[in-house]
Amino acid sequence: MRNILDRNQNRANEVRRLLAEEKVLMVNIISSPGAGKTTLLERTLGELNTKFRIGIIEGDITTDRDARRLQKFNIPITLINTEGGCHLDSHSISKVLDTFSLKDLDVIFVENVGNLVCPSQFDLGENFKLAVVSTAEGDDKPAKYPMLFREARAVLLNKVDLIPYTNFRMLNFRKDMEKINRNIPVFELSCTRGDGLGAWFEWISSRITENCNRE
Ligand SMILES: Nc1nc2c(ncn2[C@@H]2O[C@H](COP(=O)(O)OP(=O)(O)OP(=O)(O)O)[C@@H](O)[C@H]2O)c(=O)[nH]1
Ligand SMILES: [Mg+2]
Repeated sequence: MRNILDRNQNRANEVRRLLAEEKVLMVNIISSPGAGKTTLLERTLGELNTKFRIGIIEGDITTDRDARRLQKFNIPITLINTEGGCHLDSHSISKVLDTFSLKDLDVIFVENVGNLVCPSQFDLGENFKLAVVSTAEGDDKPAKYPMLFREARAVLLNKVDLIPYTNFRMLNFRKDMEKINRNIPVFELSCTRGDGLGAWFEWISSRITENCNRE
């Protein structure tokens, strides 16, 4: 495992160097299956597609369904099928980077394979990880799966529209997040109903602009 992670880290460093040279921000989106990564991308592309030059890497075990959902935006999308693998690694990212014209992009969003554990162990060369978690999974997920929530630059708590139908307690979730990582923003969203999306769009737009303007 140590060897695998070391090799992954070396390749991730190469990817990060290349993206930095081209001033392309890479965001690694991680959640358990079904928390809403693709829906978040649909909403985010709907808003930011005209403001930034966006590319997508879709990580999926076997189908091209998520990639197809994003096709309507007419942006470069590369699909990686892991053929059973439960996470993306930096080698797979490095192999597909030349499918993009990096000088024509501001940001690449990577949708990782749905899994709350393994993807957080593998650096892809991204600028940062985003943790997406949904209210239907229970309010205890940060406490039970802390690694992702420690590593992430922001947490997107999705499906707040479902709270009345669950036993999700915002106070419990917030208290656990405070203990695990008090320094990152937590956005409360409903990607279907639209709650909270304005604040998310503003935050991610600032990160992209900041990276474009870096010396
Ligand atoms: N009620 C509700 N449903 C949502 C919300 N966001 C997404 N969904 C639904 O949740 C289901 C899963 O959403 P996806 O966006 O496909 O989730 P995902 O994380 O991309 O799933 P995988 O790629 O399979 O890991 C879909 O039926 C969405 O319509 C939300 O904010 N509220
Ligand atoms: Mg998806």
